[in-house]
Amino acid sequence: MSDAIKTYIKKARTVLEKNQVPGGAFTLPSGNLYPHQWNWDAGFIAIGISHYDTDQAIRELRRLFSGQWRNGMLPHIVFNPDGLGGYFPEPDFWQTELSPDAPGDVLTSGITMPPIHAYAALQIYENAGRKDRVGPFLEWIYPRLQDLHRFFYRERNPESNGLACIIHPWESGMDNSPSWDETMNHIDLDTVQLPAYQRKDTGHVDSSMRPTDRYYDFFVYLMELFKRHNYDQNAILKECPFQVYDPLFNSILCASNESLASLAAMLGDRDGEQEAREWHEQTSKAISGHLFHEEHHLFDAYDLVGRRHLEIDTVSGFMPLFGGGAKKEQVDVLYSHLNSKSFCALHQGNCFTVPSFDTQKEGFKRENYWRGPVWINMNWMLYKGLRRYGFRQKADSLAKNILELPMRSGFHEYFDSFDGRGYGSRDFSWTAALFLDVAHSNYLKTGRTGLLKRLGRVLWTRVPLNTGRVDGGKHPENVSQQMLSAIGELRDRYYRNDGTVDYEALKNSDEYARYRAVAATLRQVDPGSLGEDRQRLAFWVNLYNTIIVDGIIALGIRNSVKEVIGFFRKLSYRIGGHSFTPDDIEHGILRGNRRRPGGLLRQFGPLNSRKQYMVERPDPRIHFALVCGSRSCAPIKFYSPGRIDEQLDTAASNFINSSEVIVIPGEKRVLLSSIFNWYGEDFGGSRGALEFIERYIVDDDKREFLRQHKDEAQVDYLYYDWNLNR
Ligand code: 9WN
Repeated sequence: MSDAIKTYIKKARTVLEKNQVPGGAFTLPSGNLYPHQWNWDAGFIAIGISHYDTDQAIRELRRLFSGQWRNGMLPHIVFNPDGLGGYFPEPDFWQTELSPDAPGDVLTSGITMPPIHAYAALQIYENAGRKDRVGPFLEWIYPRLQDLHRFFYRERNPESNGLACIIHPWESGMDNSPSWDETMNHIDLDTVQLPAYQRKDTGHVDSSMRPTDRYYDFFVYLMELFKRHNYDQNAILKECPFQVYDPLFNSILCASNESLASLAAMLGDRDGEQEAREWHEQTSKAISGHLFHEEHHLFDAYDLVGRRHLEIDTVSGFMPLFGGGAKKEQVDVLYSHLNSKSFCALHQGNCFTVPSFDTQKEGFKRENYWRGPVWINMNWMLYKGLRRYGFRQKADSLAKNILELPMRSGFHEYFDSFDGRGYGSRDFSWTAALFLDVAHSNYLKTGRTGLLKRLGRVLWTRVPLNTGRVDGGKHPENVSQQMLSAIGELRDRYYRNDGTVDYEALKNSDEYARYRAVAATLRQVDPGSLGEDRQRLAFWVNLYNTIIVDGIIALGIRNSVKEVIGFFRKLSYRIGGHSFTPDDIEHGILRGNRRRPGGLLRQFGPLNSRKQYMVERPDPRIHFALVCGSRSCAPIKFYSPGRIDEQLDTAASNFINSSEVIVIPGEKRVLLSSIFNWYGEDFGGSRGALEFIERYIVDDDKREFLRQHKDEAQVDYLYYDWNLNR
């Protein structure tokens, strides 16, 4: 792991520690602006903390659930008796004692929020070093989670279709989202009588970053209605002008239903498992059936009072990716919408994904709360969702932003989508917590493969892979072409667009059997007949990539090529009477006979006849085209001699604009993939690497920084993820 990441991990933990109340019972969203415990914040915070302090993560959720109402509702705020006076609205304004369901001994608000908690509880279990320590907690929280979900299906499911409705913008978590404007505008707020109240938020944060006073009137107007009905859900639904099915809320409910089912299974509650699965099924069907808007290419919130879709382009509309509520045919359309200029496309340059509102629409505001800025929790859910649906490259770019934004600007509440500036509260807990989740999951995983497992097998001698019977009828000069087409067949069926490989399916396929038959004929090929560099490059790069895949299958590798010592040195193909290992191809042929990283000697000795096959002009871009069966290396692609130059450029650009290269101009710091360290010689040292990066990086400010400050920039190298690219 890079020291730089370690530094920020420490900073993130410090933010969370600083935001803990004295005694450590729970963590505030932020010290000044939000001096109480918030509902979904607690879920995100627990997920982040669970990577290093299971007990504290558990404490967060226990404290939150101490405020659960008798009807199962989990309030959006559980007040901190020591923090009263610093926020509006507080218990005196909520008057939840009007409800027989409110707890007598804990002060809470009277509405709820997106139920991320079953999801968080399962994460606590999964991230725990000692799982046995989590058992009692799971037994404690499980029935409470059930009560919470039952509340939604019983009291907030007015059409019995599995969609939970929200009754206040605060319940959405996206308080002043442009989606709510129309409903607000329907109410004549100038004529209604509202009690006097005083906002506290704008005392801490510039009002340009917060909701308008009119929005606050709307918030208060709804609260008054709830109080009038003593928080009776049925009565509220009869009269409330704000009743909405929100894609974000329902997607979180869906994701949590899945986790609840897993928890039920772990605890041996079959009926509970069945119940949670049915909820999941019902809600995800209803999301895809009722909320997807074909022409809008988005999931829209639905206004139950006005009975219409709210066709507003907010980040909420992509959230069915997180909860699994998007159907296959909806996903591609949704993805194109997400990966567009409106929401910051891959490699667009000068933007950070994913802003909360369409950057191209009127009303987009760079700094105003839920009307434009990038929020880390939204990106985190989409990052999980994009992975779930197989969009690895995009998921990776979101992960990169989740790390990069706080590294550039601090752990702010939200960020400018164009220049990354931080807004809102300064040291915001869920920003730190979800930063930690991404950092731990992506950069701290070496231990997971297990040292013993990794040392499990040693290849002492060369292991030839292309040993099958040679079909005598084929002409050797055609083999290269046949290899390319056999690899093409493998690529078409088993190499996914996102650069991963379906090894299981590939192994038993006819295409693989055909490929092996052609690979056997390589033994009769004269690589000297390959002609110019472009042909050599394409041939050897493709061959290298295929040997790796072939080796992973032949050796039955499960988690990482590191399981087999000597993988790159001993696997081999016989070609034209010579034996070639991946190292021979990479360091001998493609790198112009250099030493492998850590090696003492050049790959081929002075008299080695294989030197005749070397490419004439080694090209450092090969490092972004050679796969090594690992997540951190290049995604697998097929290279053709006619297009290799352009393809290598694309490979380099994809890599350099991924999370393998993080440029933080404000700190004059650059974090680079270890590839730039291992092959420093090919790039001309770290200065050469920065020049190389400058050529490909798409953001103007980063390019400008590299142009001006290459020599002062501090370069660190990132942890390399050797886990298999399955
Ligand atoms: C009202 C605490 C909460 C978040 C919400 C965010 C903001 C509160 C406020 O802060 O809302 O609930 O006072 O603005 O919109 O998502 O949970 O961090």
